[in-house]
Amino acid sequence: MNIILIGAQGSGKGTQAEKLSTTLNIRHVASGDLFRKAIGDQTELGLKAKKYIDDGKLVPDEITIAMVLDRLQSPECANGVLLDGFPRTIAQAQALDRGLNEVNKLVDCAIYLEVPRAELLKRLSGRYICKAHQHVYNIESNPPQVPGICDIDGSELYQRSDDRGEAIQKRLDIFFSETIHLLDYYEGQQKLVKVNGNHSIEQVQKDLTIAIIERAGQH
Ligand code: G5P
Ligand code: MG
Repeated sequence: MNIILIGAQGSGKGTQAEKLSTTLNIRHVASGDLFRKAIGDQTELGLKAKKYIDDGKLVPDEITIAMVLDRLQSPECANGVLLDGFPRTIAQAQALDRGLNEVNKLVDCAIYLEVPRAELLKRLSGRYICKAHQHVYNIESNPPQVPGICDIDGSELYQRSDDRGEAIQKRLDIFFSETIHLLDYYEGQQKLVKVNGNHSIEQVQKDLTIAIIERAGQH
C-alpha cells in the first residue's frame, strides 16, 4: 500500500507514521526528516533547504520532488510507503502520481489528520526530538523516561529550530492556505479519508489503523 498522511504541523504525522509503518510493514518516508538529515550531514541539498526550513517556508518544489521521488525508488520502498509531509502542494501531488504511475503503482489513500489550531500550537511548543533518529516526544503529554534523553536510542533530545517563535505561526499559515487544497485533490480522486487527530496518541493510532483496514477492504 502507498499511503499519504496529510496534517498540519504538530498534528502527529511523524509520531503516528512511525508506529503505523511498523504495523503495516511499509516504509515511513518523511520529507522533513530527509531534509533535517541532509542539513545535519551538511550536504549540498541540506544547505539549500536550511534557509527555507529555518524561516518556516516550504522548500521549492523542484528540490523536494527530486529528493522524495529518488527515495521512493530505493529497494526498501518496494513493499509500499507511508508518506509523511509529502506532497504539500498540488504540483508535488501531481509529480507523485506521475512518478508512481511510471512504475505501475498508485496512491491508495490520503489520510487527513484533523487537529484544531490551538492544540497544534500547544503540541509544537512542547515537542522535542532525538538527534540520532528524530524520535518524537512532548514535555507535557509524552515525556521521555529520563529528561533530555531518547528512550529508544539514548541520544540527546533537542527542540527543532522551526518550533520556536514566528516560524510556528508561519508554517501553520502555509498549511491552512496552501497544503489544505490537497484535500480537494484527493477527494476528487475518491481517496480522501478523514481521521480526528485530537485525542491521545494511542486513540489516534487505533482510529488510523481501523480507517486503513476499512479502506483496504473497499478495494
Ligand atoms: P516537517 O518535518 O514535515 P511539519 O511542520 O509538517 O514538519 P511536524 O511539525 O513534523 O510537521 P507532525 O509530524 O505532524 O508535525 O507532528 P509530530 O512531531 O508527530 O507531533 C507533534 C507533537 O505532538 C509531539 O510533541 C508529539 O508528542 C505530540 N503528538 C503527536 N501525536 C499526538 C496525538 O495523537 N495526540 C496527542 N495528544 N499528542 C500528539 O517539515 C519541516 C520543514 O521541512 C520543509 C518545510 O520547510 C517544513 O516547514 N518541508 C517541505 N517543504 C516543501 N515541501 C514538502 N513536501 C516539505 N516537507 C518538508
Ligand atoms: Mg513530523
